[in-house]
Amino acid sequence: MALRACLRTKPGLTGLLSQLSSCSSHGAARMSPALVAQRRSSSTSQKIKVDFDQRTGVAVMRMQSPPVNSLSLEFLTDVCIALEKLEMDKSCRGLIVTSSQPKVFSAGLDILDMYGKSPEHCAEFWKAVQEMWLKFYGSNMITIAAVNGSSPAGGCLLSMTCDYRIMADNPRYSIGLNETQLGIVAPFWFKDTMVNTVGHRTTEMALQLGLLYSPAEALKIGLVDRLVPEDQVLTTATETMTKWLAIPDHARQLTKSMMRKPTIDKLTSNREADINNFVKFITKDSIQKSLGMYLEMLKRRKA
Ligand code: CO8
Repeated sequence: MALRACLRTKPGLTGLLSQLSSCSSHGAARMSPALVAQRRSSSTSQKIKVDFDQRTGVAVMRMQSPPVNSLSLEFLTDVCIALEKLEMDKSCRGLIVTSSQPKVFSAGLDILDMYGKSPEHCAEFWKAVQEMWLKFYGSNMITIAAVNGSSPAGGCLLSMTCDYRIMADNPRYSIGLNETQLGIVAPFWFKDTMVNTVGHRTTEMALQLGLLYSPAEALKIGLVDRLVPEDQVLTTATETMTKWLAIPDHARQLTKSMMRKPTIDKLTSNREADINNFVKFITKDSIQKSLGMYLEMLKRRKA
């Protein structure tokens, strides 16, 4: 129910022009320390924790869905609701997304939501995946991904929807769209997001081979913007946010919209067809078999 209500709302950048007149009020106001304390708010669902500091205008969203922050239907619903709230709060200008789980930013889409499920469930799940992407990619806020662990597939997508990515410099972590390794195909809007981030040729190779990059490789191809020691990921994200906040909101938002709107429009005008394609593809026996084998491989690797 909550997701459905959330799905009815336009993504942030879509209503941008009409909101421009109110943008000038986005700057953080000066206030007394007592007021500052009152102006910190936090909201917690089981899967995410959001801390919003009204003094700075910056919210931090921590993904806390053990073991690996996989993007399940429930998780996506919580994220969409939280984003919706932040987007509507004109005092919130920036959002940092990070993980509370050790070693993992997000393991991507929850494979269990795509394996052995009814077509109806798959359709609802995919609609939620689309919604998360639309809300992040079309956000009016400055969004920074503090990638403090591995980030395959949908986790990589989530980080690519942000305006800037800072990753922990730990060679054990990896990031990339590895869908083909699971025997599945990244949809066009995953592909478009990566093309917009690293360019066509790099995306073509990355997608065909299902490449997962080390942090150093990801920096080299521009998949992430900066590497820092693991314990500095969040502080660096906060410092970076301060620089971005210095740019007038209306100019930055219009520029973001200009860059991203064609990609967003492509999905919004094809949502139903994209859902139908996904359901048809994912429920095929051969694809279900591949997913089952991949899940087995994950378990074996653990043992
Ligand atoms: N979904 C569901 N369960 C998962 C997922 C996932 N994406 N990833 C891991 N798990 C489970 C594991 O099976 C394991 O379960 P259990 O405890 O029951 O054995 C548990 O989480 C812990 O996993 P690990 O032991 O592997 O944890 P590690 O900390 O060693 O490694 C990693 C963390 C690196 C994230 C690792 O788990 C991993 O590589 N996971 C797989 C990531 C992946 O390939 N994700 C792809 C998902 S598909 C996607 O996002 C886009 C799909 C687009 C569809 C397009 C179709 C048309």
